[in-house]
Amino acid sequence: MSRLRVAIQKSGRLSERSQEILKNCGLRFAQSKDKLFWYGQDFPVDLLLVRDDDIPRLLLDGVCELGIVGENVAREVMLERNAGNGLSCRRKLGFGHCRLSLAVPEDMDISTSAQLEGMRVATSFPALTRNTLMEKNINMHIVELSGSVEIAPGLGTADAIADLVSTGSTLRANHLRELEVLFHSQAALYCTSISIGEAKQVLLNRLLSRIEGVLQAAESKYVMLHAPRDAIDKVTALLPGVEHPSIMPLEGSDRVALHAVCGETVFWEHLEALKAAGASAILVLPVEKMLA
Ligand code: PRT
Ligand code: ZN
Repeated sequence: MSRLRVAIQKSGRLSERSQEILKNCGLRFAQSKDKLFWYGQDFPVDLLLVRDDDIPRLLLDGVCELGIVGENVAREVMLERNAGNGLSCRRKLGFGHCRLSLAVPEDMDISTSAQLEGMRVATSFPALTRNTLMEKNINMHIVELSGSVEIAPGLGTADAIADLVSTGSTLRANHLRELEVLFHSQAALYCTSISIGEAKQVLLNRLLSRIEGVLQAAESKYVMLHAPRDAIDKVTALLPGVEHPSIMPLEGSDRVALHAVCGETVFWEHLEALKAAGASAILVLPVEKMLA
């Protein structure tokens, strides 16, 4: 029987959320001793736990059908391998947000990236950095480093860096100033573009639709409330991400019960606006599972 292979990061910033999404799809795994291969128990999907940099390569080589990895890493490997269409991004996942930014020493008298022409930039993402700089018509010498990029200017091995930034505290701690964002990234779901045969494709579609359901459920809330019949349109317009709510009459009243799934975050401000529009008995419930 066909089985699918999904690659996720073994340990690091993306591993916990990646495992959580798959477990919420109802997948259960028997973990191997070395913890690198988890066998799917109820659904023919196995997990490969690897370094994030290996995930795009495993997909490009057809070892895995699906993978969760940062867009920065996927893009880097695609550029490095000249494999523009080798991976297809199915969905951004809304976590692992960061940016690849050019940064320079705080005291460097420079205000635009164009002024770095001809200088040295240290990075762990040489292809992505080279490619983005080329698009901006800037030529720099790339100094490839596998880690601790932020100390390169202090050591004198580079004039600037192109590194991942999220809060900016690593840059500040190393007396570096963010000059320009080269690439925005978050974790995303990638499929191999290699043809996988019908049986695997059926499995893959089932898994993708479960993942979509899990992600939508996580973003959604089920809202129940009572509202005056003549305020239905106004109340509906105030519910984030709702078009067609279910309306039920309330016996002997000119009010109705309104139920809806909100596809976007419901804030306290939304509830206050609903109340001001005449709604009462407002309940907001989590959605556990969803299948479109
Ligand atoms: O062992 P393996 O190769 O799997 O892990 P790794 O060390 O290469 O990756 P890991 O776990 O650090 O990051 C995995 C992915 O998380 C990255 O490829 C990005 O897509 C994403 N991500 C999100 C980040 C960050 N935020 C991030 N802040 N990756 C790295 N950083 C580092 C950055 O390199 C810098 O050293 O954090 C520091 C900056 O953070 P701030 O908050 O100080 O700005
Ligand atoms: Zn890595």
